[in-house]
Amino acid sequence: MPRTEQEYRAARETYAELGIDTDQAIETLASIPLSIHCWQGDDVIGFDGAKSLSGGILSTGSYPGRARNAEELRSDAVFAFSLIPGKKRFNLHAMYAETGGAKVDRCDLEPRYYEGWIEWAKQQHIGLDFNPTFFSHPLAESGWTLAHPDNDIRDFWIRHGKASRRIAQSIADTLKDHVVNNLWVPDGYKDMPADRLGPRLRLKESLDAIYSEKLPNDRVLDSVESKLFGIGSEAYVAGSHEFYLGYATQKAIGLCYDMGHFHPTENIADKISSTLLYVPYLIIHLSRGLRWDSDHIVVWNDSLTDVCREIVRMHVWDRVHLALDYFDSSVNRISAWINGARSTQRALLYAFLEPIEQMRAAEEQGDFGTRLSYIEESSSLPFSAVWHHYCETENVPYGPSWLEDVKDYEKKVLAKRP
Ligand code: RNT
Ligand code: ZN
Repeated sequence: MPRTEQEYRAARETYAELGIDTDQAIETLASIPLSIHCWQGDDVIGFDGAKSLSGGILSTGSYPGRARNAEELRSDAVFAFSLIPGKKRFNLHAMYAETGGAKVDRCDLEPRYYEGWIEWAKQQHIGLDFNPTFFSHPLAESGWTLAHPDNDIRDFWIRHGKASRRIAQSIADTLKDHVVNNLWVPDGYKDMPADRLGPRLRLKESLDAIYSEKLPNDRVLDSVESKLFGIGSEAYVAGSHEFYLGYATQKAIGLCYDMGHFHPTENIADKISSTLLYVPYLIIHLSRGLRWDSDHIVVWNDSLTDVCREIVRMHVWDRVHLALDYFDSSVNRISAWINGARSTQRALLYAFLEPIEQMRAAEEQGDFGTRLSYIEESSSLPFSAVWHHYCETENVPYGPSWLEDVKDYEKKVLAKRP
């Protein structure tokens, strides 16, 4: 019997003594999709001629090998998929349209420009998600889009928002699957506004126009993403948390929590139980703010563990859609995808292996010392043996040996990109 199998059997017994079924945990984990963001692969540049990123977000670094077109981005993603366990989806932004060289403005985008992605998704047996792109465009240079004071500019972006929903619908119908269509706009002020209400009224009106179009079925999962501040919008963001919490509740659409979009001491995990009482579903943008919303690569830290614990404890993985959202151009971009995805899978597995029944029982009896002891003791249970077994059942390397594959791909493929 291979060593990992022996270790797994021993670990399974150890967990079973606490009433935890590791086989069941692995089976459930393998069915929870993780949406992998296309934009880590090309530094959020897209295919519509943008020279740099705008909207108060920034990908820093100059590591060689950035994907320059759809073919490269797709083959890099497929390679990354081969080293990530679990069920995968791919998250597109509108600016990744393939127009065959034609200049098509954001307000005129149509489903046909995403056929290459749809065909690829079919081959890969994965679902797709979508995002309208309200940045890196001449009409977004002022930092304002859906809340812009100019009617024509606002109208342009409303048309883009509507076009994106139709594209998401078409993808969903072709793939016969849901598509999360997440909306984020950068709109905000660098310094203290005189009027905080006006932009919010305009944003609300624009959103109403975008969502007024009734879609033919429930496959498109619309969601809105708030932010506390961005680069150049430090004083005020029109789409704040309260703004979108109210909006999503009123419209019964989804709310997106980006882990980098709150005060550094705020815990996203604590918000899940509250908001799921009022909105139909949540999107979590898995990110890591370092001192600010810096979009660092997700690692397995306390905030990731806490979010995964909440989802697992509440049994809400069908109502909480997990999506990576970070961008780092200073490292091998494929390693960035793999690290964030594998860490999320680790944190989820860890959450499934908690002695939660014992903790709940202790809590009910007011025995909080016992509750804390279970959290602490579970940190040294044989987790890694279960992780190894999970990776083996998913046919991906369980240890850092995936790095050799990534180095090899870097030499053979990435290094050849000038
Ligand atoms: C920006 C938001 C948004 C973007 C992506 C590219 O602060 O987090 O989700 O990161 O749409
Ligand atoms: Zn985000």
